[in-house]
Amino acid sequence: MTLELIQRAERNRSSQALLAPEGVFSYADLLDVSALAATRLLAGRDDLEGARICVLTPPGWEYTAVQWGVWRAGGIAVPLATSHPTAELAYVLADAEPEAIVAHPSLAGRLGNVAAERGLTVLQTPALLREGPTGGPPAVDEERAALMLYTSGTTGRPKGAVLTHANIRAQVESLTEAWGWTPQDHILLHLPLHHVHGIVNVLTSALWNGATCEILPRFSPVDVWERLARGDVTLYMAVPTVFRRLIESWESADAATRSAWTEGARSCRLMVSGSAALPVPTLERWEQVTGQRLLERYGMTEIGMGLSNPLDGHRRPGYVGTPLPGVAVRLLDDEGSAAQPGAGGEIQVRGPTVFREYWKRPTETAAAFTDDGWFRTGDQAVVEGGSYRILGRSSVDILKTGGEKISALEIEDVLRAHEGVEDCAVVGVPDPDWGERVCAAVVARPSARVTRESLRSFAKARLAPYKVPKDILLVDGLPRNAMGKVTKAEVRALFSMDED
Ligand code: MCA
Ligand code: AMP
Repeated sequence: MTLELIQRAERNRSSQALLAPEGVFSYADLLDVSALAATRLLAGRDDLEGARICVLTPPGWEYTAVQWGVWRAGGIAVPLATSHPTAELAYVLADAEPEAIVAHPSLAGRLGNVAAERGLTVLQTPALLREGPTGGPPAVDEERAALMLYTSGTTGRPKGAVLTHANIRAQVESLTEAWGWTPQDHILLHLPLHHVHGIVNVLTSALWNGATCEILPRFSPVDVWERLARGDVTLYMAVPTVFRRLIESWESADAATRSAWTEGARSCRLMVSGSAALPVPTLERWEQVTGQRLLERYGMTEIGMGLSNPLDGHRRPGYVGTPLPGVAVRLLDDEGSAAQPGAGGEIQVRGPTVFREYWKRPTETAAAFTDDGWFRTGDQAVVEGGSYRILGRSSVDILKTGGEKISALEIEDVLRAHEGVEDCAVVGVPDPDWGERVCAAVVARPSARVTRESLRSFAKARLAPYKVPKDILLVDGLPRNAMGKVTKAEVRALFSMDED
């Protein structure tokens, strides 16, 4: 069977699919060029049969054509983060064991010697997408794996969450129904394209529905406002940090600019916030500035979207609404029983949107599900007046900064590898811009000459930029409880005191 996404695109051939940094592209362009990419990836074979193809391209047309090419050839697309240093990319390449990497020439250098060391083919995008003959791509069953997204957990380094075509379809169909997508929609996209938020909620939902996705090369508040000001964008989705940045940008603009921006934003039919808790003051200020009441929803890489405020009806500030179509949600208390009405519990999710497995990690996959097949999110919530409110995460070691999920333990491991570091503790400190700000308390080895800057550059060379601690405190010792365990609440307090 040809994938439903492709069949639907065939019906929309003449519609505009993408407005991208590289130009304007129709669904016909996307079908034709992704067929070329598929043919080149197949290199004479019938089917990639689940081979992983890592993709390192800037957000835009090439990214999308390559992703569809991988899917049509029967491969698993593994999008790499364009902001990551070589060390993080090397980790993903070692774990995913791809057969090839597709890279844009401007980013290929980021791979350093890693590809050569691993004997991996690097296919550069201009050549991969160049005109040429195309063969018939294989039939790809929906139950096959489509996408692998790396996500942090409490144990070890990031894991590859494997989503099937059927998962992606279920996620998109659920959002199409809940948020009323139509072919007339025009959505703006500047979110990173290695997460569910950017890939599924924005890009794939738009292309599934025959709508237009306008991809910006990067997030810039003024560019977003100027696009909204034209009044033709119907949908906008982002993380709370972005809405806050947009508010700041609006507040620093002159009166005429403000009113043009406000006027344009008013004509959007829906604006959605997610990936992290939306502070109520941000929701309220955004509504004053644009007349738009943000629709807050809750999701996770492993489940897609789970809970959402309504498209029509009351969007309750501070709440994430109710289960989306096709998604079963329950709350379980610490004993594993259904939480009492009004009491908190862990959010557990089941249904066709839920991912298949963590790549090559059967033990961790099994531990992530209950015996009866519910995925344990590790998020705590309570239902009040019929709507879910997120209380926080079960683990203090999972942080969210600017919508990026990170593991404190992973950062601690990297800092401990510094020769001058005896011990350290990483915490998330509440922050108005980032939601949580990554902070590290570090005990230096006696006589070691360790500075904050040297630690930051050590971390920068090894970790994604958003994992690098923004504040580092050099301390004589870490606060511990009677059992000798570091007390993270006390570590966090050190930073709050430091601010005062
Ligand atoms: C960049 N920096 C950050 C972050 N991003 N620091 C903390 N947290 C971040 N998220 C740092 C950079 O390292 C740099 O530090 C400084 O901030 C400025 O960097 P710049 O690249 O200019 O930042 P930016 O362009 O302003 O990016 C901020 C951003 C971006 C727009 C908020 O982080 C973003 O697009 N976040 C969205 C992530 C997302 O899509 N998450 C979805 C995953 P220095 O100056 O020291 O070098 S969650 C998901 O998919 C689930 C399913 C869901 O529910 O949605
Ligand atoms: P990720 O693994 O990057 O997909 O991040 C998923 C996590 O983001 C969830 O487990 C939640 O902790 C958090 N999250 C997503 N949406 C919301 C929201 N609306 N409010 C609070 N937390 C959220």
